[in-house]
Amino acid sequence: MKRLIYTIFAAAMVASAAAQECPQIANIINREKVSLNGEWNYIVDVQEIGYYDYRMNPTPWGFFQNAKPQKPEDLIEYDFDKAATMQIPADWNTKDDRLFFYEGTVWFKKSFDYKKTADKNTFLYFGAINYESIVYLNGKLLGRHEGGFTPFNFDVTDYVNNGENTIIIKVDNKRGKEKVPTQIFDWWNYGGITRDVYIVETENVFIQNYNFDLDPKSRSQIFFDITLNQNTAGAKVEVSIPELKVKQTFTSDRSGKISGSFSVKNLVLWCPENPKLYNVQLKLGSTVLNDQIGFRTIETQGKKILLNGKPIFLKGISIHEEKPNGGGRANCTDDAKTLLSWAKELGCNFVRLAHYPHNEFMVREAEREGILVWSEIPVYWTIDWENPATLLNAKRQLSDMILRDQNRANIIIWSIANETPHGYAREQFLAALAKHARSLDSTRLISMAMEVTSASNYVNRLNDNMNRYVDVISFNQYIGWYRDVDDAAKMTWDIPYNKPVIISEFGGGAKYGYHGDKNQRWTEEFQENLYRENTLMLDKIDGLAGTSPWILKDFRSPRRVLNGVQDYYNRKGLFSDHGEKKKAFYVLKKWYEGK
Ligand code: GCB
Repeated sequence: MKRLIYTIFAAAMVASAAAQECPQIANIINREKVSLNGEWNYIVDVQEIGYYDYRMNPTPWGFFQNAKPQKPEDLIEYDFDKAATMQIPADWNTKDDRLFFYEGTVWFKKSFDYKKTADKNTFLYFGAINYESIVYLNGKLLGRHEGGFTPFNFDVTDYVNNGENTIIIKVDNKRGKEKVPTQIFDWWNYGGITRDVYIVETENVFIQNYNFDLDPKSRSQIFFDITLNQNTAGAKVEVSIPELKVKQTFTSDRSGKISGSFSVKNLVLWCPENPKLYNVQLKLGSTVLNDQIGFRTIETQGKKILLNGKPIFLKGISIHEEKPNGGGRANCTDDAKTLLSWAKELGCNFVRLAHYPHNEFMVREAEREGILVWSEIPVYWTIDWENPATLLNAKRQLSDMILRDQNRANIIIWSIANETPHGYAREQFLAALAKHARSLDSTRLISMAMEVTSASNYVNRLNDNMNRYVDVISFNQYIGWYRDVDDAAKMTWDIPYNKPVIISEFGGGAKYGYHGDKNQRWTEEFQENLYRENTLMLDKIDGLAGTSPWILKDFRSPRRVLNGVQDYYNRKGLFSDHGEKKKAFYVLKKWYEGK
């Protein structure tokens, strides 16, 4: 007991000394930075002894101390420098055979040299770590972060050494009832430092974030907000877009914010056929921050989605963030290029990035290629609806997704949830998320993947109170897979809302290369027939504004255990895991050609 009390006390002491995780620094891609990717040592700590155990003599309490024996008789039962290494960013599951199914704690350590610059701030930035991370720099706690798919950063100005530094991170991907996502989900729980790690150096006062939006009425006025890292009044920021001959200086108010607008002439709007991006420069002091920004409008009118004032049909496909060949977490532009090239071959102008915010490379590459995006947080299935901490966590993930990507022209939909069972607590929770999303970004559409709840006499009725909170009615349906394919021809749809409709999922499984009758499960012919019947049925849905079938490629899932067929893959891909096209690919491609 005494030991336990000491442990808790010691943990609290360390925690109270922590640096605060500070607001996200946006547009990391275009900032000056030093990469801390590459080789990191790691120790698998199944029982979390590096966190909960301690030694009285000597007292290298916890792995974060990176202790070394000082005398030959010293007992220290870990050594990062003798531990294996992993190339970061990476999921550990596909990098170490022992960790394929592992859910628990792994410690990571990296040492690096750093030259401090006087009067500059230093930040440590993580693109994402799944799921919980506790971060230490030079033996001091920086903080704890929860949520596996969004970036976070710490101000380490007072913690970083001139010379050698050591980062140690406890990463834990255990699932939990109160977490977001919760205990069950149909994708691989890839653990680790899955996205890039950077040191970012800034001036004392710098641009933290900003947001540029085209006025939907005039389409010739651009509104913007700039947020500085401090409540500094009188800071001058020059905003310029050379190609549009814009160059104006604006001054921050007492809260360190600048809100303004300017008009532009001959603006070329961003659209899938011409994904025009302008170089936007923000100059504060001698620092220039560049971004490549597209301007477009997105709105709904009755059952239509209007891009730049014109109706658009979203020819989409859902995608998980998995490498195109052989699985593991996708984490670079090359992965994005391959996945998006498959989507383009299918004829897509839209992708649903399921079921969590994907890496920034993916969003930016899609933007360059003219592909619209639905971006989502992992509020999936049976979230702990009544838990205030869970709501807070979901809200934070939503804010972080929006803050990172609010300048991306291709993102048109923020999705707040996927297939959530109806009930009062769920509605309260999701309504709070919808309001939160709208308060952060009133320029995009809000949606969520709903479920069809009542289907009788071949009438599918959508009856979800959340319809009041969303701009687009989206739902998943699996006729032909979780119910009989022959139902498709008989089915009618009752969607009693005057809003556009997206079928956010439909599909079924097939193992690539397995052939047979169209009634034989897992054959490519079964999946092909399912797509044929579904597309015929979808054409009869009033107000159908787009679809994002499930899914681009086979992906790993621990729920898919059928030997010889699934082998821990969800086989609903139109491409196999290695990029081979299944027959259903051609059915969807043809359907999209007609749209
Ligand atoms: C769904 C889920 C998706 C699953 C899919 C399936 O409705 O949204 O995450 O992977 O069904 O394959 O059953």
